[in-house]
Amino acid sequence: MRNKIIKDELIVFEERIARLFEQAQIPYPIHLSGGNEDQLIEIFKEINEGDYIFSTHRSHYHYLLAGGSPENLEKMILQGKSMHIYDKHLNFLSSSILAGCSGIAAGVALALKRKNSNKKAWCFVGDGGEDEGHFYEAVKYVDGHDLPCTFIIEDNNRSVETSKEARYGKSEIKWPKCVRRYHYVPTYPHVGTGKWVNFSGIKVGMGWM
Ligand SMILES: Cc1ncc(C[n+]2csc(CCOP(=O)(O)OP(=O)(O)O)c2C)c(N)n1
Ligand SMILES: [Mg+2]
Repeated sequence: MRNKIIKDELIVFEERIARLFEQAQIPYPIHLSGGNEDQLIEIFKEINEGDYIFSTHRSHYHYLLAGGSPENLEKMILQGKSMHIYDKHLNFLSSSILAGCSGIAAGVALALKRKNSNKKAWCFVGDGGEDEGHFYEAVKYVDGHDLPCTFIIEDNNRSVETSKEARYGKSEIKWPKCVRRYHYVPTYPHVGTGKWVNFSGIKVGMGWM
């Protein structure tokens, strides 16, 4: 287990970022988590020191649970790096390309296996990321070569604001055992409040992402 950050601390962090965003202190896209604290805290109990964590455009909770400091994360967010948080010391990488880390996670898992390492790769994707062809390829490779990598689908039944049924009808893929899924109802909608604020003379659209 990497970090003992508790649910309330996660929520307080995201609320603080939300306020900063509303006050136009963060004129960059951000994606807030919320509603998935319990599920993530459970998952992170299995993630050990030295494991590799691959995250998404919605990475704040992952980073904090990986052991990242809230101060460091806030600094990165204020620099416009929310969608690509990276920390070499924590083996933490994220990508805003949907499922963009899945092939990298498979490659790292292959290297770990070749080195007889006891470390693992953990790769988070949204249900929108699950739709991507390269996700399928990475899963097939990990499953076929029995690599130490777990993919976790964070299923909030939306890709931006489009439900799974609207995207793919009743289709439900049965993934192999290296893929897990948890469901949650998000606190923040993907698209925001529609407010406009003035940031250094530039009109900036405000909203949760
Ligand atoms: C390859 C790719 N296609 C499209 C996008 C545009 N895009 C950004 S977020 C998003 C929806 C993400 O849905 P999901 O993966 O379920 O994550 P959630 O925001 O619901 O947590 C899309 C389509 C992208 N970032 N990358
Ligand atoms: Mg989603």
